[in-house]
Amino acid sequence: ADSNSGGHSKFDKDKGVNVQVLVRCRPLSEDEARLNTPIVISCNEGRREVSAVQNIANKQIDRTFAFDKVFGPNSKQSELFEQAVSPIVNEVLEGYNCTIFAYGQTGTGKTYTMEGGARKKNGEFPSDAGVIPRAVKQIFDILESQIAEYSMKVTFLELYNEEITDLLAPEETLKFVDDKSKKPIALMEDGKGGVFVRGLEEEVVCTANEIYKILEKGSAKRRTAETLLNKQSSRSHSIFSITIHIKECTPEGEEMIKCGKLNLVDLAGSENISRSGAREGRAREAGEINKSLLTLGRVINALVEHSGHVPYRDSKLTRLLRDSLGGKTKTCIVATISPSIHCLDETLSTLDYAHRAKNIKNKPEINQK
Ligand code: ADP
Ligand code: ZZD
Repeated sequence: ADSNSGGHSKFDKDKGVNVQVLVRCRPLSEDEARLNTPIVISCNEGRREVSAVQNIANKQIDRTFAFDKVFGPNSKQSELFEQAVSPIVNEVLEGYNCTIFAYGQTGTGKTYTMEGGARKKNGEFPSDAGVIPRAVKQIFDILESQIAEYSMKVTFLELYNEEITDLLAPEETLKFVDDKSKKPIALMEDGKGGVFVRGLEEEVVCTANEIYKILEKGSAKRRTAETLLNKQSSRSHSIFSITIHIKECTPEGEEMIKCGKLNLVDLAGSENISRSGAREGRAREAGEINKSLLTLGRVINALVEHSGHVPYRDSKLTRLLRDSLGGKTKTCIVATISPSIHCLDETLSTLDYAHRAKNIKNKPEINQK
């Protein structure tokens, strides 16, 4: 019999676990449906495959990709959460660090998937709530049903043009956004191969409602900054992180602290970042190149091709999420796509990218003291 939990042998664990990659296709919008926009994507959830149909020179070409999970255009927020995210939240409570990325072209449902529909005035939980509010709810539902002591803190930041904005910092700091007096935020090496964000507000939270209020504050600040600084929101990344410490007693009465961290990342739109770099030139001229997203692609390439140097240090995003890419964190990527013929090129590029990312291996470890 296997003495290790989960039925994995030591040998399997040494080789690492793959990044989980799932694809979600949104439905046609009302406008697209009214215009009879041709659908070129089909999702086979049972076979976990996505196919794209392409007509080139009157020849029909079918390209099929397999993923860890596939969610078709009729998938509900609750289904995606139960099947793909809920097990990850449980692992965070066991003491793992976990990261969920949303990757895809602008307008394909990254924010819908991660945040979902707005909070209701009557305090009811929205049925179209996304991954973030549902993860928060599950964490508190579980912790409140247990006797273990726990503490929790959250951070919420935005990365735009290689500049970090703290979405939880007091509002006044925004006024001085171009001012030397503004609170400096800097990425610092922690000496153990990781980084931390110096000056980032960490809020201690005790209830789910407190986190919802924080999300409200952070979202409002993000929108203010967007307007004030003329940001194009599709070019910014947001990272919401929850760190949980749980105090447990072993049957022998020994005290034990487990620490898990969940990173929820809504990436900038992936358009203009092509795999070959062919569109890079045009995008760069338009000043649209996103250094962090470009570096993320290069890091993924280096990891899957085992090409030696992995350029983590070339961007803030990859420095911040270094441990999620080839490190000790468990990682899941949600690639979002549109079913429309007008998005086909970008969709194929997203599917290629996501499919390649399946080959990244991490070595998750429980944080325990
Ligand atoms: P992105 O963040 O990738 O730019 P959004 O999340 O803003 O995209 O989604 C674009 C539009 O499509 C929004 O109106 C959103 O409500 C809708 N949408 C996205 N995904 C879905 C889905 N799976 N089901 C229903 N509507 C969706
Ligand atoms: N996508 C919605 C935000 C919007 O753009 O308005 S939904 C969830 C995660 C991160 C940030 C915000 C939210 C969101 C929300 C809505 C309204 C006010 C604050 C926050 C949300 C949705 C359901 C439960 C909790 C938070």
